Amino acid sequence: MDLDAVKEHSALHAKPSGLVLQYGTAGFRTKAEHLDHVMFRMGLLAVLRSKQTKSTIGIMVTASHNPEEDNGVKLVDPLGEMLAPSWEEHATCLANAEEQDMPRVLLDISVKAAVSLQQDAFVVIGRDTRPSSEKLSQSVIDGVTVLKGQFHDYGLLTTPQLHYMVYCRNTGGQYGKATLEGYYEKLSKAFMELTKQASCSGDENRSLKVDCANGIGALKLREMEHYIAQGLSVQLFNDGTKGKLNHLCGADFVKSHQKPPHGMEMKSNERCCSFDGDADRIVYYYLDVDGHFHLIDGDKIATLISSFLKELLLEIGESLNIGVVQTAYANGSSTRYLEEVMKVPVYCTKTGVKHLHHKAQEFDIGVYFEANGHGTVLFSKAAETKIKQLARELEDKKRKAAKMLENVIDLINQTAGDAVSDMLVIEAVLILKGLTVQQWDALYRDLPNRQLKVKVADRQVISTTDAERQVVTPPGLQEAINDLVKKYKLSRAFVRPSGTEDIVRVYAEADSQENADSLAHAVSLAVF
Ligand code: 16G
Ligand code: ZN
Repeated sequence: MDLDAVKEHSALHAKPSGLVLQYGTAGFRTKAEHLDHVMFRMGLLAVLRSKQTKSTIGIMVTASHNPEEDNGVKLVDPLGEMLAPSWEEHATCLANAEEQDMPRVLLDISVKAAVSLQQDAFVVIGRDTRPSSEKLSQSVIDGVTVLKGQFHDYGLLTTPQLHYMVYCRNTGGQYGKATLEGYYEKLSKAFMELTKQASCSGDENRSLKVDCANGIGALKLREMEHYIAQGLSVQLFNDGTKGKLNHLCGADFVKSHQKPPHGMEMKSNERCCSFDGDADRIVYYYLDVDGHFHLIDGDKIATLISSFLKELLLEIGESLNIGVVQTAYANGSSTRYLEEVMKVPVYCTKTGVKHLHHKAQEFDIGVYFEANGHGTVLFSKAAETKIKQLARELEDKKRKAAKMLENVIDLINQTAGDAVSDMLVIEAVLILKGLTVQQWDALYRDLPNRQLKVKVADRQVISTTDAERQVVTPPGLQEAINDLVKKYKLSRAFVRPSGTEDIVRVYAEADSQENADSLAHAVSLAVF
């Protein structure tokens, strides 16, 4: 490793002294102007990770739903999954090393992780539409090239598209072609095949309104539009030509404010959805005839998809197991519906996709969604093989069901939550089950809930257990929450330190909105 060259180039991406950042649930994320050194260093680190795993590694430059002025970076591991936890630590050490120590820290990492330096390295890079992203991805490339890594810069991509590219490249093209065209062709073919199975042709001019958060989702959906035009026409809003990224729009805005995005023209009973700023989350919604807004969040998406998959499994008569993974934010009604009505086992993990993803890998078919709309479906290798075999061997209705499962395997992006892929799965399920958006919404009724943010001197004094549903420290806080919860009906509340902002999050649900609000308020006073 040419540490002199590293030192020389690093000086061009000097770290502001004293700045400390943490590789959190979504990588590094902060104001874009503080990130140049982090990008350069993540380019270096990706080369080491690539050498160590003898695989292509991905780097995505994005800050998802954060304001336009922010940016961020995350590394994608060989199978398209999030970076391994031990390397998150390396990333944090490297990003925080003061300028003069950085080459030594880099060397330490390569020794600790037993990286064979002679190995070739290959890194693929994607970025979102933020004004700062292009320059920052150049800094990533500087890092990669100083260590003589090879790279391919995909330029503008959604986060899940980058995950897809990494996985395709590391599985010899078995998962699909590692190009945008390959991605569009794979998804659109599966979508058309799947929807062809609908018994009635239904709505010939099926259309969907999509709020693209003024982000990358708009560009990519435009590119894809003609591939799916025969089955679905999408009408794009907040496509980035006028508004600012994530400003008063996008999935995060809609979910947290429980209201429509600005810039969307909604008529009653029209199906609408919102992507977030890097198109890895999606939520649906509609206005009823009285003009009331109805949100259909990740929990209801998981319910729709898992009930569809369960019906197909029953049809083919195969005992593949299916499980749903949620977080503490899942609405209590959704958990009850899944367990009691659908008889599907439900598991709860800590917030953050990597935790849900990991748990979902334990099932033949693992469906995971965060309430905020980030999620996907995972099929075990054994389940995939079995389903493909059944699609060839079975006959009539059973064969049709197996074929549909096969199409879902191709349509869903198994590497990460993907707004475009999830949208196509949802649209296909609605067509196949002949459901309107209102009928979908009526599966169960969400319990009224409230989320609040509390600013405290040090959020790390709060630690939790039981998938973040119980407080361990400070002493007495859990007892105080328990006492408050007892005062309300159908109530539940928890607090946890945010992994992405310097705040503590409070969640409460109860039998009425008034009670949920009042419980959330009382709990936030107990935290303070
Ligand atoms: C990140 C996570 C998201 C999670 C959110 C929670 C990924 C890719 N993203 O955005 O899944 O819901 O953090 O944020 O893992 P919080 O810790 O601030 O509540
Ligand atoms: Zn996102």
